[in-house]
Amino acid sequence: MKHTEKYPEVDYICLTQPKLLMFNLVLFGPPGSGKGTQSENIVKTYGLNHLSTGDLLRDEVARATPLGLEAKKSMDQGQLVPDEVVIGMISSRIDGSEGQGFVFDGFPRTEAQAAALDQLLEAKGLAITMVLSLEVPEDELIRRLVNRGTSSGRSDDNEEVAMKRIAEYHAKTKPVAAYYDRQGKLTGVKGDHTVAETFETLGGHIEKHIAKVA
Ligand code: B4P
Repeated sequence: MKHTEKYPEVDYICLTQPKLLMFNLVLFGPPGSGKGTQSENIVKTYGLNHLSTGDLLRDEVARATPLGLEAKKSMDQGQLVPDEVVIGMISSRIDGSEGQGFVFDGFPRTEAQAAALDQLLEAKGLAITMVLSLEVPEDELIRRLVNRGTSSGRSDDNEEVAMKRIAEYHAKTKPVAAYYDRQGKLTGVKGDHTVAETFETLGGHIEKHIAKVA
């Protein structure tokens, strides 16, 4: 059953119980694993704030800000944007936001970013609640990114850059999973089913947590 069918009277599930006031989810995974796609569903269903560093960076690039011009060089080459740029960009967003928590989409992507996020949250008396890691085979990742490139207009959505992004993921981002595993917060989720099926699985993990603390 879809989560929204269980709660027909609301279009998202309000996390209003005091204990659930802040629910901070990291949606983790390689490029093209569906982080952006699933974040949209999660945000809509559970009434959380969406914080996508990819979207924020693309907005800076589109507005040709100094940060955007700097970030574009890395993004076009399939490399990660430097930590200090991304961390600086995200801290004001966390400070300036109200609500019941965040879905962090595409952030953190390095151990330095993960440690910085822990510090930023700790300063507000908060913490990451859970990390859901989307697992998708590499050939499917490339297929999706190249396919998205036919309509996205994104300069990083082509086979050559996609392969570089996946290599960058293995070198710098994958250790972030171990970082959260050491904290007992990591759960792997198969991300190569349909968007709806994957969302059902993610929602199941979120609701299991809600049921535990409610
Ligand atoms: P991001 O914008 O984060 O995006 P992504 O990794 O390309 O994709 P995502 O996993 O969100 O996939 P999506 O749902 O769109 O990063 C872009 C770049 O920004 C990075 O390479 C880096 O340079 C920079 N950057 C961002 N954050 C950074 C950070 N913290 N530090 C440093 N640099 C950073 O799905 C992809 C495609 O698959 C879509 O077309 C979608 O429709 C399709 N799809 C999704 N789920 C599917 C499913 N189940 N079945 C079939 N297709 C599916």
